[in-house]
Amino acid sequence: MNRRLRTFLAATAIGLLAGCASQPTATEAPGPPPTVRAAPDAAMAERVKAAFLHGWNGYRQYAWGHDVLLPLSKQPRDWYGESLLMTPVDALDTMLVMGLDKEADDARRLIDTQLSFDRDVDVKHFEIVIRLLGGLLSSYQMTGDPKLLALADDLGARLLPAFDSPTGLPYVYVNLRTGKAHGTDTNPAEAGTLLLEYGTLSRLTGKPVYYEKAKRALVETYKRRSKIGLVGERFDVDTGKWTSTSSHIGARIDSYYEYLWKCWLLFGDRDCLRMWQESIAAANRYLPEEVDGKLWYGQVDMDTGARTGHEYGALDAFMPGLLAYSGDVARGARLEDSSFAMWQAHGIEPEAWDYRKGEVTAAAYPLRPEIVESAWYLYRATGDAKWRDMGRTMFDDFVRYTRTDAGYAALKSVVTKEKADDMESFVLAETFKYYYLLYAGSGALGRGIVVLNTEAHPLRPVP
Ligand code: DMJ
Repeated sequence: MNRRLRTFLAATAIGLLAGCASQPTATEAPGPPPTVRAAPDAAMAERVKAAFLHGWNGYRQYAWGHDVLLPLSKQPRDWYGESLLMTPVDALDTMLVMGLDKEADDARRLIDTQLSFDRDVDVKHFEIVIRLLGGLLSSYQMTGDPKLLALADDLGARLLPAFDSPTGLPYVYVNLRTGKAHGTDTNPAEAGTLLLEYGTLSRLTGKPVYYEKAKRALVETYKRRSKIGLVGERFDVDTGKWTSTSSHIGARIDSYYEYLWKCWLLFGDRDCLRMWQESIAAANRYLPEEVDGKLWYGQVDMDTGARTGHEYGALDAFMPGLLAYSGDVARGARLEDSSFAMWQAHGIEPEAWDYRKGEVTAAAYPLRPEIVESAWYLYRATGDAKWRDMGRTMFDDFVRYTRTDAGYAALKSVVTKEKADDMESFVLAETFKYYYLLYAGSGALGRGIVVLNTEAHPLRPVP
């Protein structure tokens, strides 16, 4: 960890100790289990760091200044035809956490001098919030660089028109220059995974509007839960009516659950705690299924709770970590064991897996982080070496099957291991960060309360 980050974190911790933040304490309400003190596994941490640098250096060499690197063709790609620096913004705090000071300084200079949001492009609101807004805010909190906060505030202001709908639920796309918003087919994850970022922006800028809009979207999502407490997979922004009543913890719903818990932790917002407690109780009641002694979470109808499917996959694999982080370590551990069994079936995890049949149903692997994120939460809650061992197996597989000359390539199929010309920015933001945290020891994120957003950007309470 660099000196600047250490000083900043120490100051934050002092603020918290002095009682400046309204954070939950053990006596007043539930919090995460205490982090077990763990020494670093220095050799593994160094391996992860070196592997991260291989990907970052590939981006530098072939895609510098663009959104992402295409790791097979060694070409750059921009999401919207012009660059919003997705990879540097997403990766900057990983470099800060890893103590890669020179690389972090280079990335920060690029962002400070080149990043502009005054662009006539229709962006995906949710992705820009979790990756760019989250990345700018966490890096600001770690470096104190005022340009990063100014960029975050400018971005937040340009994104706000997304919330101007009859329901307060955000439209899917918004134009960064004109503010024109559109796209009514949304879901709980996209509507409910915004408050950590907008809330932190609110606290840092003193502008309540950011917190209010994002919280309303979260509450409007929750209000649409069924009588048995479940949410569906899709709803319409204008009418607020469900268009798919499939309920599960996978794509389109996943991080809605995550933010209910984490927004309580970061902001001490009791509405979030209440919504979390009711929602996770319903999920734990209706979604789990036992097959051959293993625990899985599948699909049910949100109104009746009737079973409609038996699929689990790479995205669902965040839930073991969330369960552990919210105190349900035993259930989290069982579900992580199942996730790992899914990983081991082909030496790397598929996007979807029919756990009753033991078959891959969607074979791609886009280099997702969730399963290692869960291993880290379980390790920090228990200190059990089993989770580091599991992580080592997954890391070895990850490198073996996805490394290319220039970086890491998604897999078209975990069965054939055929590669795709794609390396999402979350690989450097999340996947390598979670591997690093698993081995770096309990001090890696500094002292005080730190809550990671769904893109693994560490956010701290604002005193
Ligand atoms: C990331 O962008 C975030 O973790 C999001 O919540 C889900 N998808 C990817 C990683 O798989």
